[in-house]
Amino acid sequence: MKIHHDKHHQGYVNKLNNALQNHEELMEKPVEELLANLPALPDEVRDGVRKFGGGHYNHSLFWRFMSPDGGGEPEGFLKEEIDGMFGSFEEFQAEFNEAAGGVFGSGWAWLVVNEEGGLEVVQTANQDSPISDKKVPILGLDVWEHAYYVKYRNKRGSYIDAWWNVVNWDEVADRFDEAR
Ligand code: MN3
Repeated sequence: MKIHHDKHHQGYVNKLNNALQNHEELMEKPVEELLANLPALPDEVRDGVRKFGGGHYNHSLFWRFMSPDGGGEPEGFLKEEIDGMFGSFEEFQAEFNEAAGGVFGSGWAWLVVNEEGGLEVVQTANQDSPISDKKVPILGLDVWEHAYYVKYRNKRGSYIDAWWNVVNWDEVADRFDEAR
């Protein structure tokens, strides 16, 4: 996780800054605003924002989705909504695991709030972010090989199983409240 944060995430930040170096007005905007409006960006920066802005934004979320005191299950309103949408927490977890395990190549699995205010499990490729599809990410898992190869080698499933033990449900619930 330290290499992941200090090297990989920092790399995205550096490359995003580089991509925007001649666009001070864009540098001043929050990265999620740029990602939510990719078609509106100048052609020469759009791809850089998508890749490196997405990498920065997705990882910024990812660290907050985890806590040493995490794990267990959501409570309250979020639990009710998960039960209502997926049937049960276990069924939600199974769908999320399938999405995370099924990403071909590099990408992410997400729990998002869609435009109708409902919960959905989605995948994104590379560093694409659900925010670019008008979906608000409230939980996400990085399944790039760089996220697990050092500790889990090729066993993505073991990494996914272990990750549930550190999910910060308080953060997920806060983001859920904000998104609705
Ligand atoms: Mn990563």
